[in-house]
Amino acid sequence: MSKAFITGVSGQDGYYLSKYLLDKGYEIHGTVRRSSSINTSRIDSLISEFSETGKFNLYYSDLLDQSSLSNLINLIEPDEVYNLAAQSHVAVSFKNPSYTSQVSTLGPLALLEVIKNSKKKIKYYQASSSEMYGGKDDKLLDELSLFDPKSPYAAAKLFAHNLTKVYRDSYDMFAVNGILFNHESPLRGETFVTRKITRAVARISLGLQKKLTLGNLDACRDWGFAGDYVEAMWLMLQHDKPDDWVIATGESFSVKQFLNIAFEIVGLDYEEYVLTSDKYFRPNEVNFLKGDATKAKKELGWEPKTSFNDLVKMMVESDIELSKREKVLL
Ligand code: NAP
Ligand code: G4F
Repeated sequence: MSKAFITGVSGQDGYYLSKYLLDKGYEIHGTVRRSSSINTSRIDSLISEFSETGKFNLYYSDLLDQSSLSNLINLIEPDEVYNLAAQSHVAVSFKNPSYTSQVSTLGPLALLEVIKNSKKKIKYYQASSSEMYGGKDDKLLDELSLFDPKSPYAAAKLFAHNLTKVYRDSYDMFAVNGILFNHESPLRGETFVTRKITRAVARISLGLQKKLTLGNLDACRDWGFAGDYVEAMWLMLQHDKPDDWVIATGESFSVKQFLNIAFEIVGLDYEEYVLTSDKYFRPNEVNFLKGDATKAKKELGWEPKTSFNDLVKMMVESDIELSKREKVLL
């Protein structure tokens, strides 16, 4: 039975990847941060279903705690390590640049070092990001496109991306970068723009909220479904040689277009409810992202399965169910 070690297992992708690997028969070992309040809500169903049989195991750790990472990897001896942990909010990275950078650089460094020194051949997946491109114009971006980071988050991710290549080339390690474009789901953090919108649409439609305040409505993103994207992570680690792959849908939509579709689902016009505030604009913006996943399609056989419209619908419907429960509690 294969063993996977997943950092950031309590995050959006942590849930979908764990579910995907558990369905394949993997044993999961995931790290969570100790917190004074419960931070495992996304993975509670996996804890109840799989922890007693030893298929889903959690450990306290932090990407800044190098010794805990090396102790865990040496103890567990996983076949695959997926490094998903990060302070993943771009706007927050401008406010907390030091913390964001340390987590996304020192964490991968610690993991790559322990894997390099391990007797076991362990495969490594690094969660790279389309933010690294900087996205100035509407060009289609692939593995050969130039990186031009616009935030502390993106600069730190680029460091980790390059470091992964350095370890791969220098020490003959199976280390890959998945350059994933934005991917969303009903489990997306509530301060990312898609989920902020779908939460608001649901609450407004049920009379629980009156307005929604956002930042730049003209920004465009290539939005896919997280459930489709975790399959690509696994496929990368099954390829015959390590490399870097772009994972994207090849379509890009603006925040305005997202708003339009999401509000239409509940029969409302977004222009009557949406305000903008400087508070949500960033010191530097990634204006446009659209990815070309041809290499992943050819080499990994990966393709996105969920359309943009279906993604928005899935998120709005899930948030309506959530808000109905909220309404009952009031
Ligand atoms: P997410 O929902 O924000 O999850 C991040 C995870 O990292 C959470 O489990 C979080 O724990 C954990 N974490 C944060 N700081 C940590 C630290 N110092 N030590 C250990 N764990 C820490 O992010 P996601 O959307 O699942 O994304 C997964 C990864 O892919 C991230 O590295 C992200 O940067 C990258 N990525 C995401 C996208 C996207 O569109 N979703 C696209 C490209 C790349 P808590 O639950 O305790 O906060
Ligand atoms: O949803 P966002 O915060 O995602 P962003 O910045 O694209 O980053 C996400 O995707 C990256 C992949 O490219 C990941 F690496 C990263 O970890 C994260 O998952 O913002 C999307 C766009 C931005 O242009 C932002 O300026 O939406 C715009 N926006 C407009 N109003 C807003 C808001 N973003 C947020 N979070 N909140 C707003 O009110």
